Amino acid sequence: MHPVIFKWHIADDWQSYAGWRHSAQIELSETLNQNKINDLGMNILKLTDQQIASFQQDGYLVLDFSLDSALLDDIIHTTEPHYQKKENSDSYFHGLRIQDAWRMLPQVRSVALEPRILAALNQLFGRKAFAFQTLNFPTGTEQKIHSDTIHFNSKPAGFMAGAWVALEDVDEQNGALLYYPGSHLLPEITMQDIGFPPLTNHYRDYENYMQQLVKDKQLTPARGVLKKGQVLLWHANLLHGGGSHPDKSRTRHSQVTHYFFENCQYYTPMLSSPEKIFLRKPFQISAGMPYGDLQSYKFLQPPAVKPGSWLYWQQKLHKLWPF
Ligand SMILES: O=C(O)CCC(=O)C(=O)O
Repeated sequence: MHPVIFKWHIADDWQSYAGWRHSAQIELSETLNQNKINDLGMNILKLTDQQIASFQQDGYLVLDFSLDSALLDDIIHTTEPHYQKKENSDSYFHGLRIQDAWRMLPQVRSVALEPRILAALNQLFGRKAFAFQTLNFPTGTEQKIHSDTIHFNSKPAGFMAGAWVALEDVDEQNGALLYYPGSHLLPEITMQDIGFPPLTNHYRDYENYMQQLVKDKQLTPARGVLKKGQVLLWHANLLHGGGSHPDKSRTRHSQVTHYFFENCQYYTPMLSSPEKIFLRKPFQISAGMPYGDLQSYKFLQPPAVKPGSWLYWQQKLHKLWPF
């Protein structure tokens, strides 16, 4: 297997991972002024050094935010009608999901933009996170093992994360998430690494490859047994998937939000090759517009009026004597 081959990666991706963490640590160990403290959300929530170290080592972190129970119930009730049930059956199709329900349901948007989740991500990555996509699920997905870096990545690498929110209690009977602690430190796998062109129709081959990789490396899985209102944050390259859901009479409502971090370039690795990068313009849910548009909008603000100019005196006069 080859290391990731995009031009901007340092040849060995472990080093590239260490590189971005290193810069994040430098930022965090600086004497922080109030602006930086607010920027990283430390006035809302301050992660401990142990939590940060644990995320670096394991690639995930469970946070007990006890998110508002009524809000989570509301998400379940408002998303319910949008899921289709199997005909003549009480159970749901596996793999059912609603993408970007935040567009129609403010409750979903509110969980995606939960300030404590954003604050935790800011501190784990040393950069400001922004939510760009939501997924809501009524059951365990039993989705095959994958890393989000096949779908989303950034330049510099690895500035992407997921937040998995338990909308109800989750255990091994109703489809707890399956993940491999520490696997985020493995090289990111691209379609080229496994000998396929950058097309979605080879996704099955990617999944088979990942399944074999986990076996070959004898990685030990963990299950996301979470209480309602708990949140599991994962690093983009953490290998994960949907654990089994043996008790089909139970639901497993959850919400996943995907985040990028500011001031990067964003792309879709599955559709990229070293020759042609499939750049993406992620939506910034908080701003209600694609990320970057807000920045260019700021640039488009009219320039300051030149002191002494005709417009300057006209504005002064207007303030004194509005007519
Ligand atoms: O919630 C699950 O069952 C799996 C979710 C998942 O793998 C994903 O959203 O990438």
